[in-house]
Amino acid sequence: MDSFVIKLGGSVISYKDKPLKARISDINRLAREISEVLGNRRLCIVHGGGSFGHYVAKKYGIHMGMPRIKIGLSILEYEMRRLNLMIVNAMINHGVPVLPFSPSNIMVTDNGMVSTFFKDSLLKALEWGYVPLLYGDFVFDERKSCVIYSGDQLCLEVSKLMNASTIIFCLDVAGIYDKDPKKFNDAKLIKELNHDEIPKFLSGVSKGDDVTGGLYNKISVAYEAAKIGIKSVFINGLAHNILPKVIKGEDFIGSLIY
Ligand code: IP8
Repeated sequence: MDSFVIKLGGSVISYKDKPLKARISDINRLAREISEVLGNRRLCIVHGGGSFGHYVAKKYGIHMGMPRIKIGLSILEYEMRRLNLMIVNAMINHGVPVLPFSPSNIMVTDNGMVSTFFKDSLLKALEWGYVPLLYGDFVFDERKSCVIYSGDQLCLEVSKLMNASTIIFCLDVAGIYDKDPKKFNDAKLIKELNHDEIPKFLSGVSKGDDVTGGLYNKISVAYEAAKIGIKSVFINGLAHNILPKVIKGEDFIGSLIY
């Protein structure tokens, strides 16, 4: 059976323009949708920072290294765990056996690349049929003191670890467009992109306001994944019942990078 890594984007689980405000009803709906298709499938869920992580990271300059105001890092971790616990709570209420893992506790990077990853307990959780639940987090870095390690990068690491077939990126738009659909009414949804086409395509994609590079970063991750045979699907996580269709292998509206 296929295994999936699901990325719940920050704009799907929080109101990006309202600091520290979670989209509770969407989190609950997504938890229900995941519970309906879980079965014996191997799933891992990763969520983004949204108006929790990105807001705090920018406020204390954590994306530029260890903050001058020390408590900023503690607040970042507190707010990310608070958001994480809202998701844990929704998943438990819908019977999804999640187990949260904090990347800052299990990983160290060197210049932004993973140098240490204590992965055994995550693998054991999967082996016992649990759904690991991770999130974009700060991570101690050998050279840069600390970095914001995006949930998107984490999806790639975890999908390699668990031999996932597909990473599903849940966004607040229907997928990848030929131009920004929030700015241009005539933007067209791109159904499929082969990884050979990505470098050219990326030159026209903006890095957005997030400290980790927004859609540009997600497409770069999908590119790296596709090169090693892992597909990526981009869908609207705010629209009902698209995620279960992808997991069940049914037709869906969205974009595929392979
Ligand atoms: O939203 C960033 O994760 P992302 C996490 O997946 C923080 O890029 C702490 C800003």
